[in-house]
Amino acid sequence: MKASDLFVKALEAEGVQYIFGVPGEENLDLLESLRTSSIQVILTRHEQAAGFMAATYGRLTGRAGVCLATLGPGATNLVTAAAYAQLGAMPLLMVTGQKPIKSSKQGRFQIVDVVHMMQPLTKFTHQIASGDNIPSRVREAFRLIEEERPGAAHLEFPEDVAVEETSADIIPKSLTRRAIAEEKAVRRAIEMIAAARHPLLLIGAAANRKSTSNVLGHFIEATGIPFFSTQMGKGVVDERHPLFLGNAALSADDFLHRAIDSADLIINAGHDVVEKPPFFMHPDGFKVIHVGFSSAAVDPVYFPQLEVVGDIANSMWQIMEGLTRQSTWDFSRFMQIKAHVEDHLQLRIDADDFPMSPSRLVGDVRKFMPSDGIIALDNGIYKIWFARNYKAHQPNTVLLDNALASMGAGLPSAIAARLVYPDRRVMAICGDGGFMMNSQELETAVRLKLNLMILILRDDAYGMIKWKQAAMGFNNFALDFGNPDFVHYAESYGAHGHRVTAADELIPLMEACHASPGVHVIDCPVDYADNDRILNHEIKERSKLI
Ligand SMILES: Cc1ncc(C[n+]2csc(CCOP(=O)(O)OP(=O)(O)O)c2C)c(N)n1
Ligand SMILES: [Mg+2]
Repeated sequence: MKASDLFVKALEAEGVQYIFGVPGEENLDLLESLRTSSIQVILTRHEQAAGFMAATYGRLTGRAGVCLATLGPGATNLVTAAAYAQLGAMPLLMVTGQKPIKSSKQGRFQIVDVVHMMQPLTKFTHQIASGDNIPSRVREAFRLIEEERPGAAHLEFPEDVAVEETSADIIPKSLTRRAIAEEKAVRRAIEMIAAARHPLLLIGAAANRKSTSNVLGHFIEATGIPFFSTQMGKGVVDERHPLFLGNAALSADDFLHRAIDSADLIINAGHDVVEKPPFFMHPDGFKVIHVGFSSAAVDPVYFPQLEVVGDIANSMWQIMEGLTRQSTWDFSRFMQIKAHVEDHLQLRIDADDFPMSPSRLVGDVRKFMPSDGIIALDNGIYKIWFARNYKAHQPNTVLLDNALASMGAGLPSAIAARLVYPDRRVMAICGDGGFMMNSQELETAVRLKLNLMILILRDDAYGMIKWKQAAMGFNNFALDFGNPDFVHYAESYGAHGHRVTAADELIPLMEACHASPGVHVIDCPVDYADNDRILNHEIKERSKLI
């Protein structure tokens, strides 16, 4: 068999549905093999976007998303997506082409050492030097990518290897189950929780990766222990729950941190230090039980006293089975703080200011989105507002990146979510800065005939950095820009363009977009005065008083 055909067979055997990418001449044998396969090639307009799409496919399905690029410049364009997947624990396989490795007459044209370039950004990076090695290298890549903690892998597939003949056979996937926590660690966790006065449950990103939602829901019902979430742990348990205390969108000085400060024990289900810290540990502060698929990375602000290592759902189930509600537990302070959180979240939710205030905007999107609707956020200041104010009802319905926190992922990740869930409402929410970093993918969405909404929050600036600049007491400098007319810009791609001109228009406009097929771009002017006023001042001042 031709090696490129075997490569595609190996991908099919792993269950690959899509390959996102921009082929180069070095990928043409592989492309020809893909042409007659069951795998759909999704051509994109930038490799970075292909990588974001594939990583998001992996994030949503737990199975590796695959992307394709040529050597040199195509491969270097994948670097940000590799980091996005690796930090965010999203299963991603990157396949790049290469000039012939056995004999080449082209000198060093376009040659970069891609295998080594990918080293710090992947769990596995390898050049396939013989057709016979394809089954084992592909299987190894998928094994590493998909097992906890998931991440990125890279395979370089040179032109001359792709045309080789090989008689190697596919290596099938073995049946495997995740290891479960050891009984003594579970017993110690039960003792620590029972002995605590004010235990609190934290739900982090890893709990959003595997089906831990049911078990955590049962744990909360059975014990009555209040909980909070990290940005990437949103929605594992419905955030409308009466015991939900809030999201750790900010690292300190929010209402939620008053609760964290008054806890004496935090049970951490699935948070790891790659996310912006939801809290800072102090040597004489609360204790932490780390419940994770793997042990805790050592960090100056995170040094748990106990680790329960193994499948998170199983660990939490075992802990729940051995734990009874204690009359000594006292959650009154937490519930007092929750009342303040809820009051504050309602503030300005109906503000009719225009340009729109972030609180109103988040509130309107929440009203418009059904419980299973997915919002895919890019990176900007609004991410904090959405993480903090938008209550996620279901797992993985708020796709945000609090690991690499790269701009440019909003639109590509929404496209991937749309492909995975064709029957759900999916919306990209982007700043005017982040949107323009991958706006060319509007063409991909139009070509794929997707029904998709993109909400652009326009402040004509890199608002997040302006906010920090102001908080640091610096003058406003070098962060304002101009924008294309987004309505015309969308139309030039064959999408529909809309502009909000009053706060009351947003919900009816989103409904109208939803009712009409195609790609809809909504240009929504925002007033970011509340960023400084509320996030930097009001929250700190009010939360101090509780
Ligand atoms: C690729 C990348 N470049 C730079 C940054 C640093 N950064 C974080 S947010 C931000 C501004 C985002 O601006 P915009 O998308 O318009 O959103 P806004 O904050 O204005 O709502 C910048 C430059 C980043 N996170 N990612
Ligand atoms: Mg902006």
